[in-house]
Amino acid sequence: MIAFENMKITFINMPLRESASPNTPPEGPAILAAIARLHGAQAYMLDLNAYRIKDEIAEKRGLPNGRHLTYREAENLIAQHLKNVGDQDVVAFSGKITTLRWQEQIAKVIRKYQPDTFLVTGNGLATEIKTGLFNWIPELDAIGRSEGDDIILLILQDAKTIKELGIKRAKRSGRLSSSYLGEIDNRSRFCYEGSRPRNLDSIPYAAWDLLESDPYGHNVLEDYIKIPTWGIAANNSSATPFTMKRSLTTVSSRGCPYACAFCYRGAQGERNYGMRSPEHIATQIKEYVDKYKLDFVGFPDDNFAVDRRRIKRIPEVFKEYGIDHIRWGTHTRMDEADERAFDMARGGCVYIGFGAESASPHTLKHMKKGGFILKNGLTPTKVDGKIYEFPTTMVNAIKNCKEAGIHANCTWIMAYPGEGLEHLKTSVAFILWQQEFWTRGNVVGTGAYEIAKDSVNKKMFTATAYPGTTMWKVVRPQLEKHFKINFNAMGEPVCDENFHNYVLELDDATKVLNDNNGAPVNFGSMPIDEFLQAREYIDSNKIEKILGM
Ligand code: B12
Ligand code: SF4
Repeated sequence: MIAFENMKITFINMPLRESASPNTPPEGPAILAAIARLHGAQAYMLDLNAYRIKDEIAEKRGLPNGRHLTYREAENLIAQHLKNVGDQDVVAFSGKITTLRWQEQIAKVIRKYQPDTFLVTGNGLATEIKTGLFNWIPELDAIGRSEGDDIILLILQDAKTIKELGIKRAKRSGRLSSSYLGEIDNRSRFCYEGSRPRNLDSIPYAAWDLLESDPYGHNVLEDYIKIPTWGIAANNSSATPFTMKRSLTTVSSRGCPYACAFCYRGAQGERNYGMRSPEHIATQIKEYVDKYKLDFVGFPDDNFAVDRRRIKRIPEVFKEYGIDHIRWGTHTRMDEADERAFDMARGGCVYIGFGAESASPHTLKHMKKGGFILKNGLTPTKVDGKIYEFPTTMVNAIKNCKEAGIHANCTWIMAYPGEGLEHLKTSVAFILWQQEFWTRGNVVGTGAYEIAKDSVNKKMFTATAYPGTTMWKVVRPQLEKHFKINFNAMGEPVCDENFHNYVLELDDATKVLNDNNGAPVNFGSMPIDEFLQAREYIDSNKIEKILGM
């Protein structure tokens, strides 16, 4: 089992969404660190997303939750880490598609301090951009695509062979893995294709202890625990009527069998759905509750409730393990909030995040979400004096959750390709209907009414084309026109400067992207003025005004 005793590997998690407090520690790299450790390697983790510095600069930039580290501060952190623990054989980046700029900067820092380390990047950016990433981050030795649980050992093995023999002899030795691609731009390069581990219950739990002391001795895990997974304080799109003091997250399933057009699941096994067992989850929660004194656990799965049998067993297993007093929350589809919502509630669930995305049958069909959501027909509902046709499945999901004692939080996408103003209005009307529904029976001014009303999410994302999704293919003409993105014969974007600029533009999807001339881009069917006006109402928390447009 122990194969990598003298190997040292540092995982670096890249920053995300500066405006929100970081509430989800990076489980992907933390699992890989645990696997590396199981096989004898010395593993470390630097989490650049964990920091939100509250100072004058943050104030000037209008960031009440604090700012990211500057590049210089990140460099100092890395230098201090290397001073503390010595040279690293492998440095492994982890980051979503939105972390390109950070990865470019940090790769330079790594090469400055560790010219000979094996530098690999995995997770969303690497999975989507593939080997084209070598054009943009030439400092990289390797790309790790999709799930990293198995390939992390191949990465360590290749790095070990190169360490022992030097790259020239390693190449001749025949001992390098089949992921070796040869030389690209005068550097030996590797591309590892990850896949689903055979049994998710045999994967070790995340090595959270690696976050308990950063290079300066600060416990960033404790910071994560104190920031609620969901709720107003997290400043994301997940308002809640309840609060939590100490929370942590863990993903209980991977992949999703459905294929909504805007959704990218390449780093999590695409449509290949796999789950951990209720016992495996319960053992983990019990450990966390005992060790970190948690009062809430979040399961930020793409889709927690696919398998009815697992949901049925959860209440009894959680009871058996003595954790049925712990409240928890997760994400499911709205059509799954049937009898499963009641079983989940019996197991302690108080929050379900639904990617509702739209309440308009027209837009749902364009999103390839219509089949399951529209199968029960439509329910005419009066909002603000007008009748709207809401998908019955969505109405039932909200009603079931309320009856079960679960807070239902819907998130929304506006301006999806094909969406006109009348379709957006249906989503807005659904939000307003929810406000009315959740506040029913509460008296204005008593507090309960205000909490119920404010707990209905009114924010909306702007439809954003992430490479690798169906939506990306649908909006190809706009991508060519606005961003001058070039496509090869296989229909893949060419990793040139234009595509580079596009990926650098991607951030939190509430943002409206600007094209190469600085003009805002709207993928929907609304005229641009209408789109910008609607966006303005959403951003200023006045969505009801959209109904009057
Ligand atoms: C929690 C979460 C967040 C958290 C932060 C998570 C974090 N700390 O990194 C928050 C809420 C901040 C967030 C934000 C966003 N997210 Co998010 N998020 C997730 C979620 C639900 C869980 C991630 C997770 O922990 N997975 C579990 C671990 C075990 O898996 P993993 O991280 O993917 O790691 C595995 C592999 O990727 C790989 N791997 C990871 N690192 C490395 C490193 C190396 C070297 C190697 C070899 C392999 C490797 O191995 C790991 C184990 O198999 C996923 C969906 C999902 N269920 O995965 C979406 C997901 C990752 N998010 C996504 C998106 C689109 C976003 C947003 C852009 C959304 C938005 N509308 O604004 C924003 C980012 C904003 C910004 N400015 O950057 C997309 C994909 C993005 C992409 N392609 O990179 C996903 C897949 C959701 C989806 N289906 O569309 N997100
Ligand atoms: S949006 Fe949700 S249901 Fe649709 S494919 Fe993605 S994870 Fe699955």
